[in-house]
Amino acid sequence: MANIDTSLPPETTGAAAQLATRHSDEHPLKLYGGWFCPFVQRSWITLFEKNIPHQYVEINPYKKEAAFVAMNPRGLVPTLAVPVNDGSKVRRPLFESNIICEYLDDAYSDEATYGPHLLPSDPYERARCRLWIDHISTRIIPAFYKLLQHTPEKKYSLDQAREELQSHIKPFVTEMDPEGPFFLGTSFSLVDICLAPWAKRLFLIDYYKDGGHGIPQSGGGEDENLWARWRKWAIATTDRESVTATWSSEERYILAYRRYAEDTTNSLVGQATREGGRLP
Ligand SMILES: N[C@@H](CCC(=O)N[C@@H](CS)C(=O)NCC(=O)O)C(=O)O
Repeated sequence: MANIDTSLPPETTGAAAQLATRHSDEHPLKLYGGWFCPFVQRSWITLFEKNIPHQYVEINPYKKEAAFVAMNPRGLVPTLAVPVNDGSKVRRPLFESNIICEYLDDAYSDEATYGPHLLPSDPYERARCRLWIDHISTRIIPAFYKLLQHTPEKKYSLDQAREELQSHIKPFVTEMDPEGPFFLGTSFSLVDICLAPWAKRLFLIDYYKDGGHGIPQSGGGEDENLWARWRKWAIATTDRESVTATWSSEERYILAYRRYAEDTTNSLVGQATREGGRLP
C-alpha cells in the first residue's frame, strides 16, 4: 500500500501559520510538530496558554527522517527538545503529548510569569484530572477514530460507532464542574487541553459520515442536561484563544482527514484503529 501520508501539505495555514511564524526563530526549546496533528495541538495549546518562549518546527512524521527518529524512536509528533541549561547546546527529547503538557506545566511553574497552573495542587484533584485525561486518551479518542474510519465493510455499524463515542463522552461530562464552562469550572486545565483538539475536529465526522457524530446540537431527550453541559464545554473550549491560534484552515483538515474517513491511512493511529489495537 502506498504511503499517502507523506504527501500531506507541508505547512501550517490560517491562524496556526501566524503563530508558527512568530515562533520560527532559533530557540533552545523546540516543539517538533505537524499542523494536522491533534496530539501536537495539545502541546502547542499548552505553550500558548503559558506564553512559553519556544521554537516551532514543522515536520512530517510519516517520513521518519533519521534525525527525528534519533530523538524519538517512536517516530511520532509531538516531540519536544528540552535544553539542558548548562550553557551547552545539548538537548534532551521528550515525547507523548500528555507527558509533554505536564512537563511544560511543571517546568514553567512561576505563576507570575507563566500564569495559572494547568493542574490543581490538591493531590486528589490532581489525580482526578489525570484519571479523566486517561479516560479521554484510552476511551474517547479511540472511539473518535473508530467512527471516523467506519466504512460499510466494517463488522460494526455506524450507529454502533456513534453510540460508543457518546457512551464514553457521557461519564466524562458527568465529572465536569456543574457550572463550567470548563472541566474544573472557570479555570482552563490540562483536562480541557487533552480533548480540545478532537472537539475541534468533530466537524470532520459530520462532514464525512452519514448522520454525523449524532451528539445532539440542541435538546438531547432524557440526557438533555448532560448534552447542554457538553455543549457549554465544547463551545468554551473550541473558542479558546489557544485553541483557535493553533488551528490551520478548515479545508486543510478536510483534505488531511480524507484518508481516515476512507480508512486508507497508513498512520500508526489509523492502523491501530483498523486492527482494534491500542493507539500509539
Ligand atoms: N501517543 C502519542 C501519539 C502521537 C501521534 O500518533 N502522532 C502522529 C501524528 S497525529 C504521528 O506522529 N504519526 C506518525 C506515524 O503514524 O507514523 C502522543 O500522545 O503524543
